[in-house]
Amino acid sequence: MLKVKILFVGPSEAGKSVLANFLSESTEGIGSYLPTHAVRILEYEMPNFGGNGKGAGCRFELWDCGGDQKFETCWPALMKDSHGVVIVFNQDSPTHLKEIEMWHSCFVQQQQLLESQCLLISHHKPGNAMDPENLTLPPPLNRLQVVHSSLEEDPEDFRMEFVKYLKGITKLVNENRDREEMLLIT
Ligand SMILES: Nc1nc2c(ncn2[C@@H]2O[C@H](COP(=O)(O)OP(=O)(O)OP(=O)(O)O)[C@@H](O)[C@H]2O)c(=O)[nH]1
Ligand SMILES: [Mg+2]
Repeated sequence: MLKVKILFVGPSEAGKSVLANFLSESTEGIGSYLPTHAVRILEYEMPNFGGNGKGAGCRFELWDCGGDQKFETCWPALMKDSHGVVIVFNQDSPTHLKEIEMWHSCFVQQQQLLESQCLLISHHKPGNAMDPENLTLPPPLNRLQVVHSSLEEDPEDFRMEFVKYLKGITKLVNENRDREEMLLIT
């Protein structure tokens, strides 16, 4: 079975743990805010999600990282062998907009991931209106795919968009695996 590791990073209190719980269908509900310490790993499987029709399903690991920069010393260990990076933020927070440049630089650029391996999630907490038109990001962030999430308004639409992102990642992982196989054979 194909294994795919995806990191959830971004500012504290943005909603990373809430979204990771929702996507992995964890039974943990939304409670009062509990900062994540370093990392929490959520695992789930999607049968018939092999990417190229080869494998029987896919196992995803969502690495829900703590947004506090005091965990910076753990970041290299977290990044190791990750296939994708998801940056969660709240677009109505000016400090978040500034901070995501740092998360992108540390987790995407320094790891030399492709743009298609990174996803930005503009998370809308209850009471924060969904207004995708109001989001303008500076380069290089403006080249990345952005998905809007609102668990109150349209959770399933968000899940679908996230699955599309996972499909792209799975395809990439499969292609890399095929390439490695070919190199061993030749
Ligand atoms: N009701 C509701 N509350 C939300 C939602 N998203 C975030 N919250 C609230 O915001 C708090 C912070 O969200 P978390 O997901 O814990 O934030 P985080 O990004 O994981 O923060 P760190 O672990 O410190 O990096 C939650 O405990 C909720 O109280 C949402 O979609 N609905
Ligand atoms: Mg958290």
